[in-house]
Parts: sequence; structure tokens; C-alpha cells
Amino acid sequence: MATAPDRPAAPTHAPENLRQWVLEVAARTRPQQIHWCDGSDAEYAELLRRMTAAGDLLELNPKSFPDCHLHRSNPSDVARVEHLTFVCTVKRDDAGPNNHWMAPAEARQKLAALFEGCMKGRTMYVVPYCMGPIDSPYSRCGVEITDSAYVAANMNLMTRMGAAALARIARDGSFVKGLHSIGELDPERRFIMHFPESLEIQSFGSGYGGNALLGKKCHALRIASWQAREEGWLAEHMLIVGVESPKGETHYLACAFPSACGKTNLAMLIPPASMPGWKIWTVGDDIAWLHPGPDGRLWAINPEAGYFGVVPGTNEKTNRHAYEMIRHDTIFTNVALTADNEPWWEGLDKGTPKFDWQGRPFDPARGPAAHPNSRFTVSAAQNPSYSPQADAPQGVPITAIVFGGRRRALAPLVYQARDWAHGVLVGAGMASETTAAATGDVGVVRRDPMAMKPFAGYNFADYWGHWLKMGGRAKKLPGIFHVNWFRRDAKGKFLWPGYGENLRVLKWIIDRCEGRAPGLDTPIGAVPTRESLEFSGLDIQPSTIDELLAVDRDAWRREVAEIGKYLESYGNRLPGSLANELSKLNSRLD
Ligand code: OXD
Ligand code: MN
Repeated sequence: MATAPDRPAAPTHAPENLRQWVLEVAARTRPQQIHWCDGSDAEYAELLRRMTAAGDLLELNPKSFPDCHLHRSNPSDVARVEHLTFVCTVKRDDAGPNNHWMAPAEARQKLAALFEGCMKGRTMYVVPYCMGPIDSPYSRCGVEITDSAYVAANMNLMTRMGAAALARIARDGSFVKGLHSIGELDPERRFIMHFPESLEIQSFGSGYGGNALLGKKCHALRIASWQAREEGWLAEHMLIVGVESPKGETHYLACAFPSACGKTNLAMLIPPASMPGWKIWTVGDDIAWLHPGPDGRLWAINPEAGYFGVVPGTNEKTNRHAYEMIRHDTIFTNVALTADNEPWWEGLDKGTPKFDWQGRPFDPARGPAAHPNSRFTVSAAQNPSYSPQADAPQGVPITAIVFGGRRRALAPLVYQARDWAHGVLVGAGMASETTAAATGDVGVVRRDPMAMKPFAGYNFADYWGHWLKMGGRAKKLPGIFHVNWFRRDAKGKFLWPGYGENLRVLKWIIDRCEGRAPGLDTPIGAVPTRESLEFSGLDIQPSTIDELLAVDRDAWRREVAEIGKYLESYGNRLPGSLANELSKLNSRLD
């Protein structure tokens, strides 16, 4: 193999500030050895081999799932922990009511005690990574120090990690410092702390993706959203999808939905048979960094290089591309196993589970076989619909921004905001039912502005102010829309088939932006006329369409009152123009 995993010395091109920091951390955490990751295939294979030998990974059936492995988490460590996630700014108000806050000095003291000697007997991995294409001016780098081989291997799939990132760090001179230890995986000794003012992250006591793969939520959303405000761009919880029409015209949409609400499925959508000639290109499935481009449009890059997706529900019909791409070279976390050593999950339309996600003989009385938040980690390059533009340094131009949530009532299938400022209100007023992606109750409607409730690294009031300002920075702004795939009838049945059929809605959105689709003006925005949505080949009753597109004024008045109360909780930091948008909406409803 190209590199020995235990090589202690820093690579020659590692900058001095990085070497110094690594030595300081090693002196505090006292690992047995230090391994600087180079990101090579040989290194990845060696990491997997070691974890398998140690029992941290199980090799799956090599014939049907070649080079796939299963990792079983500690049962108390299977999701993001929002109540243990802190933004540590000098002033409490800068973190805002949307974040848990701790004073930086207090947080550092707590963490220092936890990290002291925590890597004894372990290997300390130094993981240099680049969020975004290596040669993009919009990309940003970081280094994660971790004592988890699982984290190092996942970072290899999820980011551009290793030698090329290190070379860029040496060029840039600055990087986000991420320090991570699994500690004892004790929920009582678990903290995910962010110091946006000094570009630092410290995470202790969890090995779960969103808590431990620091490039993802911690860097690319919480720290990056802070940097984006300072530098005039946006770091958002959005997929980026290219929609190519039969005429060969491609439009890119950036869509913000809360965790586990179908971003990966939408990013890899398979067009229905009744819409021949349409193609979908995935640029990203979770995070978008948006910059005003020289042509006045917003341009987006996906800072990630892989997918950390929810497994349950994935099958040939719901997401054929994901289903195919996770059949080789994939790390599964917390899925069940069949007797043939194949991964199994709820919603897979074949096979039977023999062992549940904890490795116990499967007993339906104990709940689902796969954990509802079980995940796959896979390189984006394995996705059959991976867009060649995903590596473009300038990113892709965004035609429309789409907000959405999981709402069984109220929000119509799709509506369009009247303009940018109204669109910011639509995003700020978003609410969605909670899912298994974070610990806590599932199915409870909560406010989740721009799908960023768990991820905005600063006060939401300032964040909305920044969004409003961005409206003045780009001359050709994308249209802003809201969708809801999850509306149900009185009996609880979904009204809309979703999945591939969502393309019909994306087509209307693009047509609207291109000025070629009529809309019906309502107080909340424009909804499609029945004729302007493409329904050919879809078995749906006209009355269902009417129900999907209906705007119930009374219910909306109640909703707007709720949104008003929520926005008021941000006090006098709330931008006046947002409050103004809300009163305009109120008057339209009257
Ligand atoms: C994720 C999440 O893992 O949003 O992407 O929780
Ligand atoms: Mn996410």
C-alpha cells in the first residue's frame, strides 16, 4: 500500500499552523499513534480492513454486495443530538434563540476536561478535507482530528479528503479546525460545540454522522452559514438537482427540505414513463453553497462528495438510482441483516431480516428490523444520475429555490412566492413534522425555517436579514416556491403519489420561471391552474387535484398568526421588512 497507516510524521507540505495544532491536540489527548490521512484507495481499504478485524465493521455478502460493510452503532448513538449541540459565540444574542448557547470559555473548559487523555491507546487520524471542488473559489477547507476509523473512512467518501485538500490548505493558509473523539459514547458526556468566531468545532462522545463527520452539518452548514453572512453568500440545507427537458434545456433547482423528508429521492428522481425524454442530474442531495455570479444569477456548488442517506424506504421504485449505487462499495450503518448476510431494511421489497440493527435475532415485537434512521454512506460518483457539473468550479446557475416540509394539511402541493422578500417569509415560516434524523419525538410539527432550524450557526433574525440583503446582491434572482408532497386526506392517505411524479411539479416551477405557465393568484402566492400542471398518464381524480391545490383562508389565518408569534419571539432583531411582509400577507388574507 502507498502509505503506512501508522506513519507518525506530518507530510512535508503540511503548513506550520496545522502541524502545531496537531501536536498540541496530541499532547492533550495522548493517542498511541498519529495517522495523517492521504485519501488514497489503499488507505481506505486498510481502514476498512482494520475495522473489520476489530469487529467494528461486518463484511456483507461479497457476491451480491461487493465491498460493502455494516457498522452497528452504540444503541444510544443513532441520530443527531440537537439538545447537546451548541453555538458558542461571545454574545449570546449572536447565536440566537434558535440555538443552544454556551459561553466560549465555559465550553472550552468543559471540553478540555473531556478531551484530556481521551485518545490513550487509540490512533489519532488527521483528516484534511475540502468542502467543494478542489479548484473552486467557493470551496472551503477544514481538518478533522478524530480517534474514529469509522469517521475517517466516512470522511473519505463524503468529502474530497487527503493530499489534494492538504495542498489547498497550504495554499489558502486557513482552515476550519475540527476536533472529534468518540470518548466512551456516553450520552451523558456528549457535546457538539461550535465556535464560529474562531472557525472551530469540537465534538465529543458520539460517532453518528451528523455529530461526528464534522465536514457536514458542523462545518458546511453551521460554520459556513456564519462565514457566508460575513462574505455575502448562502450556506443552505438544500439539494441541487438538474432537470433536463426533452428539448435538451437544463435548469437547476435548489430545494430545502428538513432532514429525512426526501431530499435524496428528489435529487435522484426517476422520471415517470409517461414523461419520456426528461432527465434528472444530481448535483447534491443535502447542502448547497450559493454565490451571486458575475452574470447576476445565483450559482450553487455542493460542498460534499458523497451521500449519507436514510436507507429505509429505498427500493427500485422509490429511488432506483440510490438502490443501484448502494450495491457496492458502501458503508451501511444500523441496517438489519438477512440469513445470506445481505443488508435489509423496511421498505425493501425483497428478502427477510434475520438479525435486527443491533445484531439480535429479529423479533417484530421489538420494533423495526433496521433503525428508522439507518444510513448508507457512498461516494457520489457511484450515482447513475451524478451530474458532470457537480465538479464544475463555478457551480451551476439556479433557476428556482424550493422550500418544502412534511405537512399533512394546509400547505398546497406547490405555490410560488410573489417576489424575493415574500419568498424569504415563506422560508422563514416553514414548519414540518419531525423525523428520526434527530433524537426526540417523531411526527410533531415544529417551525423549521429554511429547513435550517438545527443548522443555522447564528441568530435566525440576522439570518433572515442576510437572506433579504442577498435579494439586492443578485440581479437575476431565482423564483422562490414552496412544495408539500405529504398532504393527506381525512383518512390519513397521501393525496399525491410523490417520487417520480414530483417531476410534474418541478416542470411547472421551471415553466413559471420561464414565463410560460399560468398561475392562479391566491393570498399566499400563485398556485398552478389545473391545466398548467402536466397530468397526462397520471391516475388522479380532478377532485384530488383541487384538494391538493386548495388554499383554506381560515386555516391560513391561523397559520399566519402562529408564524407571527414565532417571528416575534426574535424580538427587535427581527428585520422590519420581514414583519412588513407578514402584515402584507395578513391583509391579503383579510
Ligand atoms: C442529514 C440530516 O443527515 O439532515 O442530512 O440529519
Ligand atoms: Mn440533511
